[in-house]
Formats: sequence, structure tokens, C-alpha cells
Amino acid sequence: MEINTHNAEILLSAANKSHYPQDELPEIALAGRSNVGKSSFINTMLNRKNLARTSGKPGKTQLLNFFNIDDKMRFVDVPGYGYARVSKKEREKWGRMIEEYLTTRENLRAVVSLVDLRHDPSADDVQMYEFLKYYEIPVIIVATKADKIPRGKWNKHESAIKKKLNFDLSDDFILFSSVSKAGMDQAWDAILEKL
Ligand SMILES: Nc1nc2c(ncn2[C@@H]2O[C@H](COP(=O)(O)OP(=O)(O)OP(=O)(O)O)[C@@H](O)[C@H]2O)c(=O)[nH]1
Ligand SMILES: [Mg+2]
Repeated sequence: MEINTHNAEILLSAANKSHYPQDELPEIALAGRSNVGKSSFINTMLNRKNLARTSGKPGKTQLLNFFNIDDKMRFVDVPGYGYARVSKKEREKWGRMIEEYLTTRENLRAVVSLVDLRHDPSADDVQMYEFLKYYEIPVIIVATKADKIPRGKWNKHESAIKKKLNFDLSDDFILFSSVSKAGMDQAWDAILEKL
């Protein structure tokens, strides 16, 4: 598929099913803990500075944000998990919103699950991966902030993450940086293959 990635815009934000776009365009969702770099990933992939708003304030994105890309596909920015300063009630509400989207959305082609290359995956990261495997939703693991780790140590960190996730070797694993743009072409290849 030929996609002009420069032709992108935010389409809408949704709290539940009734607000999702009603067409058949394929969607790729971005999941990961708060602050891992989901919005930065979207901006980098679309060569935009601040299309998907990024901030130092974790837990800010509370809705599913749908981005139209060239009227051919969409990115769906999912609010981050694992933000400590969120009440139990808020967490439950978040859980229902994400679960509804991930388990019922026919447009969904794959989830880009982001983890921080610097750290072992959190319990929430492991749970997200297990959830996606359980529902047989195609997964692309993107390990972010690779620019913060010297290249000579990338392998070691990659192995640690794969081990902790009980990573399925048939899934994609991409080392990525929104600063250096490392991994961007690989990420596009993996995404286009899922559409
Ligand atoms: N060095 C470096 N910093 C990054 C990278 N990706 C994101 N960041 C920084 O990490 C912080 C969080 O990035 P966001 O993209 O807002 O994270 P998010 O996952 O969308 O966070 P929430 O919307 O709160 O869930 C920002 O200060 C980014 O500039 C990266 O690849 N390298
Ligand atoms: Mg965000």
C-alpha cells in the first residue's frame, strides 16, 4: 500500500465504542505505560513535531485518540497505564475502555506495544503482552528511548526484555528512538505488513 505519511491529522478522541470512526480503515493501536513514548512514536513516524501531544505530565491522555493517515489507515493513541497517581476507579474505567477497544474493534490490525529499552518490562507490560497474545491480536514490540543506551548494550537489553515478556519469536521486535529516528523504517515495514 502506498501511504503519504505527511498527510496526517487528528480525527477524533473517543471514550467508548459509540464514538469510534465508522468505516473500515485499518487501525494500528499504540499501547504502553505512561511516559514510554507512544505519542512521540506517532509524531516521529509521521514526521511531525507535535501532532500527538507529548508532555512531561504522565497520565494526561485519557481518551483514545484516532489519527487519520492519508485516508488509508489510522493510528490509535491509547492512554498509558501504570501511572501511580490515578485512583482505583480511574484505573478500572481505563481498563474497560481499553478492553472494549482491543477485544471488539474489527478495524484493529495490530498493536504496537511500547516498552522502555532501558528497563525490564513492568508487571503491566507483561500483562499487556499476555493479554494481546491471549486474544490473538498481532503485536509489534517497540523498545523506545534506544538513544539513551549505548549501541554496544542494545543486545543485552533486548534479551532481558524478551526474557521477561516470554517473547514469542514470531512477533516483531524493533529498537526505536524518537530522537535519532532509529528503527523508523523497520517500524513502518512491520506496520504496513499488518494492514
Ligand atoms: N530520549 C528519548 N526521549 C523520548 C523518546 N520517546 C519519548 N521520549 C520522551 O519521553 C517523554 C514521554 O513521551 P510521550 O511520547 O509523551 O509518552 P506517552 O507514552 O505518550 O505518555 P502518556 O501519553 O502519558 O501515556 C517525553 O518527554 C518525550 O520527549 C525517545 O525515543 N528518546
Ligand atoms: Mg501520550
